[in-house]
Amino acid sequence: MISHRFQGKQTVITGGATGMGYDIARRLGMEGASLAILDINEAALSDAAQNLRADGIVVKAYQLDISDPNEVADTFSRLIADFAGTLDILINNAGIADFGTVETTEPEVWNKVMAVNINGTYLCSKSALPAMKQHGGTIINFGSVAGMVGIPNMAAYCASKAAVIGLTKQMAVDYSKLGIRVNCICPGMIDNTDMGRQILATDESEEMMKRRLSKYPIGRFGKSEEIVAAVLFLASDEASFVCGSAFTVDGAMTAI
Ligand code: 1HS
Repeated sequence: MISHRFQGKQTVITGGATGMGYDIARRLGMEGASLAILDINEAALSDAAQNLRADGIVVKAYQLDISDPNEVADTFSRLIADFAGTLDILINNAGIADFGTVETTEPEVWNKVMAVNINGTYLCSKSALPAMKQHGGTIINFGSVAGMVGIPNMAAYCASKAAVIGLTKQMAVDYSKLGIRVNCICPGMIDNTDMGRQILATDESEEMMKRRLSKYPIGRFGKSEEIVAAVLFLASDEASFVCGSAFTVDGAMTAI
């Protein structure tokens, strides 16, 4: 049965063409949201829009590199005009992972990870807030357990996700009184998304797999749908007092 928790909610999802972003878009759309999906990958974007429309979801697609300040400003002004001036939900889902210690991470890699993960979150929020302030709304950023504990060989990624958690708390302080709830979701390892597979592929030895799994008291990694369910809760009115939270969905990975 289709429920209508998000009926008519004008929703922007970055990285909405594939993976978890697509899964979030689909679930929100099935529950009545009107979507703007943003993605750097034009081909994936048009496939995603077509598939969502086939499910009866109202969706517009915009090609965007969220690390480019001018592109972000232009795209948001177009999409907000298409939404007739208001915006209810922003999901800052787009992100990238890369690998290296501080010594082995080249500045180009460091800057790219920061540019997408933290600058992109800042830029999209900056462009969304003026429209969202008119009637209130909610922003969900993507932190990670990697923003809370160190993950071996992921210096730039960990730093970028810690910055997202910090920005989330800061924005919640400035904007909660204006009716805008800002939270971030902090997933643990999710093994059925491209990013999860990318991280696991860095070392697929049995020993490494065992070591990784041993960090998860629940005894397994997570699935995209388990993150999506938590994102929908944070986006819904049921989370009306949840504000400035770094919401871990990680099988107790950060609890030990
Ligand atoms: C991809 C997501 O942000 C989680 S990073 C967790 C890596 S580990 O737990 O497998 O070392």
